[in-house]
Amino acid sequence: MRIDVLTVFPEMFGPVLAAGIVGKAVRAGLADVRIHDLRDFAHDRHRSTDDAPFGGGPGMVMLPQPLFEAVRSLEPSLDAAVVVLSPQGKPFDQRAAERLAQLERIVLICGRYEGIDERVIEGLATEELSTGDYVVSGGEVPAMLVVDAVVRLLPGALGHGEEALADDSHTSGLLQHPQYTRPADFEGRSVPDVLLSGNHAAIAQWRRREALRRTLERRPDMLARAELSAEDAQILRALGWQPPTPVPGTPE
Ligand code: 9D3
Repeated sequence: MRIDVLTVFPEMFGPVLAAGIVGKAVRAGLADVRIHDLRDFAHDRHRSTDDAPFGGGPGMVMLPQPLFEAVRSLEPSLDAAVVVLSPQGKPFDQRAAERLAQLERIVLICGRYEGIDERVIEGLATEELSTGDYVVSGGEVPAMLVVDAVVRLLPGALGHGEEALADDSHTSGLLQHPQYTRPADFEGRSVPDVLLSGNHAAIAQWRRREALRRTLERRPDMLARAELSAEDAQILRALGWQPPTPVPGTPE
């Protein structure tokens, strides 16, 4: 897969693309990630990438011209995703990552300032994505999140020891249970006995219960979509959960 990133802060990406699973995938050639400085596509003396908003108001808006020239220079294939990262986008979630991971090419456009000229969204973008309901200073950190979430899904990106990471809460539908490693007692805080018992059935039961408990506590919204056994539902009811009443027309 090839990923092109358009940004006025290309220097932000280096260490993120070099580290960990993403770095390994890039070095292995699974992902060809190219960072482009938008200022290279500006032609005025100041290499401008922004200007004041028509209609007035605070802040600056990203100019269409450098973005149109930059995307055209990349010659994206007809099936490429051209993604604008913006607070107005649809949510970027694990399903979106899985969808993007199927493509041969992705172009990521990072916004800065108060926003991007709407003609870029209309004329260049195939979609607009937000990584969540909080304010960050620009699209760069969100673009890094997209690169990370997508690249680790590429076939061969996860080593065999890491393959379990592919089967995480956002595919299984529950938060992960607590994890412990040595020592069994750390400064008077002990690991739950069951995990040292060697009783694999009891360990699996404890982990499922803890996963259900923290999902109910922290992300009750996820329980509505999780695949729950009758035993899961019974455990949750004992913790005070009310099963959602199915709404007609809701898919699965
Ligand atoms: C008038 C309010 N604005 C500033 C407080 C709007 C605004 C403009 C530009 C808010 C944030 C940004 C920069 N953010 C992004 O470009 C962005 C983003 C985000 O802020 N949150 C979650 N996902 C994304 S994707 C791109």
